[in-house]
Amino acid sequence: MIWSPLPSSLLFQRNFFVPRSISFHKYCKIQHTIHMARSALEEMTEFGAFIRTASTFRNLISRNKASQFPAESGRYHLYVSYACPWASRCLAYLKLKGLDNVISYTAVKPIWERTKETDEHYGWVFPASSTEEPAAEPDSLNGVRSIRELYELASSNYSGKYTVPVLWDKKLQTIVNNESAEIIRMLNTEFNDIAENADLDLCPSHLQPLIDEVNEWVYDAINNGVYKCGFAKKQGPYDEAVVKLYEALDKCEEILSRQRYICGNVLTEADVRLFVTLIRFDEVYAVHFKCNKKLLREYPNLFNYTKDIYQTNGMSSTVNMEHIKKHYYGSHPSINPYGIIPIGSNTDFSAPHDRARFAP
Ligand SMILES: N[C@@H](CCC(=O)N[C@@H](CS)C(=O)NCC(=O)O)C(=O)O
Repeated sequence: MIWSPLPSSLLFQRNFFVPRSISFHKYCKIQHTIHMARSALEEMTEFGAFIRTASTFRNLISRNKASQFPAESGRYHLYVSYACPWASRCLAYLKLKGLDNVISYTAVKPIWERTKETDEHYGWVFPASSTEEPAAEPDSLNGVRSIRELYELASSNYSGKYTVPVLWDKKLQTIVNNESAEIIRMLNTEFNDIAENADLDLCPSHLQPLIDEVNEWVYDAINNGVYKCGFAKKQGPYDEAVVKLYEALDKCEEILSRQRYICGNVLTEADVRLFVTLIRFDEVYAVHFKCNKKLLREYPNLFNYTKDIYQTNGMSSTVNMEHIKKHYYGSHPSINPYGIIPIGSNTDFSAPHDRARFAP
């Protein structure tokens, strides 16, 4: 098949390549059907709405030593971007569960770069040295230059997106799982023989139905909702997403006026999943994704809640605002063509909060 660059009206969509023989609208339709998006910026319906495609590698690590992927110290590696909320959830679990000594991790550079000279794909890359970009490291494990190359090592015919997080198996030299929602559940339960904080259960069985229910609307309206606002290419899908987003934020604000955390008075998985979006809200989503009806810092309970979670053991080390801002403002030229990073409020999330009024 012959691939040619997009028309100049979509010049800044540098991840796009469209077959010459078909129209752009038809291309979107086909692409949605065959699920071959190479980047989030391509995951569009013909109506201009953003639709996230499902992750591909879905193996599970198990505490059962006879399983294909048994929980072993030193065997697995987590590839993350500090910019990415989905990867940051997983990093948060490494810290909260005390697993960062048994599962190693590497962070990529924040701004997407061209991953190959032979095509136009832009994606996550590693720095050439550990001094090139603070907090990002070269890939000392596989010696690759991009996350794309990891996917190609794991599967010779992979045709999806090259996303982080990636949970890598050093022994079988493959990707175990690239879906953060599943990775965090494994990290919560399967490594307890070797976790420093094995007693911390972020998804206790009696709360799981509630956690699942909260996750569902939080994912749809907030975690993924901000992307639906930001990547919309038509007014209608944006309007729909932004109304839903603020209804959900108002709902969180109300819940958090009565209790310390989103599922009660104990920290759960649902809080970690909500936090990663809230911490990026004022600096990025309010500006870059047009989520500007209200800022996080205008919601007293949500704002204090975000500070509370930021101050929970290990969590602050998972937040790198430099990477977050550089990534979003620098990697989506269709939204921010000149890559200018707005000044932002530089909010101090380590400042005192009022959440201990509910539970110590
Ligand atoms: N379902 C995945 C989503 C991960 C995801 O979308 N990651 C983004 C970064 S925030 C990514 O790597 N995108 C690469 C691309 O779109 O090319 C998960 O939750 O693990």
